[in-house]
Amino acid sequence: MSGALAPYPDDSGMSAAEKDYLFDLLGYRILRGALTAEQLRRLNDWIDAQPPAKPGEWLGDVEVHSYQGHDGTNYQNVVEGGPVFEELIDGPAWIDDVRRYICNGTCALSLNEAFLNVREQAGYIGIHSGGHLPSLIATTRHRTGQWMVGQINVLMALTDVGPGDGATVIVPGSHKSDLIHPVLAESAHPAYRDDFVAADAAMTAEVHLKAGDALMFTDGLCHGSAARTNPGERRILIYRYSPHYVMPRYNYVPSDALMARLTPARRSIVQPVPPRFAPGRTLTDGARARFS
Ligand SMILES: O=C(O)CCC(=O)C(=O)O
Ligand SMILES: [Fe+2]
Repeated sequence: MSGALAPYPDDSGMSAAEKDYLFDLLGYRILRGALTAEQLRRLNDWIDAQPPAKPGEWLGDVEVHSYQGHDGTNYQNVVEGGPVFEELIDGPAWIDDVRRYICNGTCALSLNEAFLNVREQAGYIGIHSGGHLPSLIATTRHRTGQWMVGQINVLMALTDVGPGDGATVIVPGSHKSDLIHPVLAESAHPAYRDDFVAADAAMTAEVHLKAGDALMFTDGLCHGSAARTNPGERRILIYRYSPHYVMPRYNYVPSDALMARLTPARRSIVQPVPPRFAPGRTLTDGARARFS
């Protein structure tokens, strides 16, 4: 990694206004101790209990997935994985700020994507995103005196993530940059470059987390990860929140059992706009295929 910008400050004594300023300025905040020790244990136990499975296979209502292979195994739709995943839908360490930053309470929140990622040695995710993108989910603004952030990722560390562990990297402030990151500019796609380890790009900084910490960041930040050089696994959980009018990324239809268990507040985040049917109609395979 070459030439990181300023390190993240110690925000422990900051006022709420200073933390807002920091989020607007840098595009991210680090939430120390966002998960309880008990939640961490249950999350890691859940991973340990999963049978080996390949992308495309389902473990109940959780789909095994990978973006590009080298970024590791994703357990998608992981809110279906049990109570610990349900209680994090409105995790108290972030939900009020997420709600405020997305639209100051003028919209409903939507869980755009919820997945757990396990990444092994040599794994990485390429450099992606940035303020140059003409996309709502890359939009972060406060120009009107009101927050409007199209997507906030809450990335929770389930293992310690330090040097060599394949940390997430960000370019601080890049959500406000009108220019594309130069190495992303060489890519065929302006949003993502698969073949470039993000940490090798200038001005990126590794975000080191203790298990239980969370990185809360706008998806408009130019980011990615380092390649993991240490043996073992990096385990993270990502919940992405958007305004209710942004389609969920993969549009998993929540199971009846999950919806029955969730509190009204959580149900609304998982499915802010329920499908509407004329009497007697149901979601058929044909309807699903039309939209896939
Ligand atoms: O794996 C990471 O550290 C970052 C993940 C990420 O940016 C993504 O999944 O979009
Ligand atoms: Fe990302």
